Amino acid sequence: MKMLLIGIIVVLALGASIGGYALMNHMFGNYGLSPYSQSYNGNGYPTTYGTLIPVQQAITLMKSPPSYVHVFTNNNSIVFTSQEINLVVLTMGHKRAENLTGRPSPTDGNVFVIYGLINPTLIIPQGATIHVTVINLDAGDYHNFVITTEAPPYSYNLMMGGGMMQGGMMNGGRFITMMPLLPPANYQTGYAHEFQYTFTLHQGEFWYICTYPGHAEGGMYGEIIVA
Ligand SMILES: [Cu+2]
Repeated sequence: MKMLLIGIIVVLALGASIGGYALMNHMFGNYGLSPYSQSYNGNGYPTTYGTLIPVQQAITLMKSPPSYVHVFTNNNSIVFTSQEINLVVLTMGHKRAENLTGRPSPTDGNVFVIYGLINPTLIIPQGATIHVTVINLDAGDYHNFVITTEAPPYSYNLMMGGGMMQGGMMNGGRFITMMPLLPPANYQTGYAHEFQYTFTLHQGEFWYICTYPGHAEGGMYGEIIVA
């Protein structure tokens, strides 16, 4: 009887891990990430080196919004008027962001810089295809850019309680997209790590966040309104 019980538990555990692996493959496969380019940083979080881009080129991309990108500094929002959107997202600490944009940061933690604004609200047409290019300009921290239905405030560790393997988060929210963490930029060589993926959102309210423990909790997030 006891052996049978142990046998059932082993079969269940195997099934769960194989299922989880298939899900990971599915998720990362969609973003064209080869298993060879994925590794784990010292804290055990999935990390990618993506591709390299000169820091100066990343800053130029951020400062040159396409014609369908309408930046509103008065309420820190960006309205996109196209069904094909190139979204350039830079990640960094708040001081670097303030120097780069000349705007005050809403938090003294890490932030996103998008087309000259810090953690802006993005207003996107329903069903638009969004090609996001995430570039980490931080000199010391790992960051990513993922979409969730969960509103702030965020807890320290978003991957707990089922987490990424189940496509879920704590507090019942869900991830719409996922990507590995990008390593810090190298200011000696002048190159930063870049990762691209494509997604579509349907009507509603979403949030973009960094899943590195403590970052979203510390204010590394922004709102997306799909109308
Ligand atoms: Cu981060």
